[in-house]
Amino acid sequence: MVGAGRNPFVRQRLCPFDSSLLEIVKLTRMTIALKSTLACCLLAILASAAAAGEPYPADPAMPAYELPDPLKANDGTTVATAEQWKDKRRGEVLELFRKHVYGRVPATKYEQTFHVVHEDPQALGGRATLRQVEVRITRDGKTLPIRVNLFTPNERQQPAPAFLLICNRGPENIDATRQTKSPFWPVEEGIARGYAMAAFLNSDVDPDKHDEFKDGIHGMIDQGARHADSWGTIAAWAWGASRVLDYLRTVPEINPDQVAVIGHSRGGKTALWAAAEDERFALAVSNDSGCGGAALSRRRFDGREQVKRIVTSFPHWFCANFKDYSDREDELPIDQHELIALIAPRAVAVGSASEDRWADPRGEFLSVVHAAPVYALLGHKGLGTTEMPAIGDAIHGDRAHYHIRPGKHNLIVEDWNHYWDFADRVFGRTSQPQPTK
Ligand code: GTR
Repeated sequence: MVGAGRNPFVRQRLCPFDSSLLEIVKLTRMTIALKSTLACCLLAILASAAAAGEPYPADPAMPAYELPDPLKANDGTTVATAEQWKDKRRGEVLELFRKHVYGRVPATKYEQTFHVVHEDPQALGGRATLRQVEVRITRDGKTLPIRVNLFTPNERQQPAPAFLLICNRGPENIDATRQTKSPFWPVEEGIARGYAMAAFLNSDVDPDKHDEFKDGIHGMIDQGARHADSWGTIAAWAWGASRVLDYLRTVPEINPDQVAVIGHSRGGKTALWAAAEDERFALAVSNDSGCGGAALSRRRFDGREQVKRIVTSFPHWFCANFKDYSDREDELPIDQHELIALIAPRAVAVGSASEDRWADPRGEFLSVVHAAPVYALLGHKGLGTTEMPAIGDAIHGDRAHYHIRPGKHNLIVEDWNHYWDFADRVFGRTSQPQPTK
């Protein structure tokens, strides 16, 4: 375990700000009028603390915690070389996440084919080629189509890097006709920066509802009784992202070694797990992914999503074993910084929103911080700092990025701009934004 004493980030204390809040709470009992006045003041304080340039507010009180050391192998030995990480420890950590958090993909055989159902070489006023493709998974006479919208930039000297969005919102967010231009998938801006833009709906792979794993890919390739480590829906979506990657790697206009997987919220949890399971993803982008994503599970404070809540609200997302850690996060053999470590030495980008306490922005930041020993072992500095940036700022480190945008839980162009800036560095390119019209 990483000792709390040795690690300045691990031990959490009640800060003066929180003590004064307690005082405020006592005072508010005095009179109703005073109560409402103070409540207004408090709201004003919180609102100003969420402004660009301000530090992210201090942590609320929470129990002290210790994080598992990613470099301590299951047999208690210390992992001291890159080879030991790659040959031994990485596999152990991956197995721990399969067993306790996301579940295992079944070994069932299936067929996979790619079908271009629509192509427009002059999309976006000639700037891009649009392909609408079905990745068809077939087994026992049943077919599951994963529908992919792909724009590749027409102006390019070489195969383009690509961003694959796992879309956890409605189809209008990834509109191929571009009649609806959602900031969730800003195709025009991505193409202007030289990136291929691909997207699919997570619901094509597995509908986001608890139906005892009857529909979607579960209904097609699960066999026999479920086990405590059988895959959940996040693992199914991640698997779907890999099937789309299978297709993207066949597209001549795309550089197969420069494909990023990106997702927001439940999609962000999925993007991290997809990149952990599939080392062909060069970059994983997790936007506001929170509990079960980038946020450390052991940071248990009121006002953020914790294991008990997430496995109750979304019983289908994780494997059954994860439920055992409700209110027992300290007993997890891993924590989410090790999910980030599984992506090393590839690149990882984590974004938060300042008003998204439910996702625990600081917990998301600290996961990237605590993955640094693994990045270091593999020759990279990671974030290169342990200081959380001010609201509105971004850290573009060595294979690791973090930013905290002012505002609410969402994926918007401001987030994408940070991710493209970071991807430019990772892929060694300078993509100057071009006018989109
Ligand atoms: C919330 C859930 C989060 C996050 C979010 C989303 O209801 O508590 O874990 O995944 O949904 O996906 O938008």
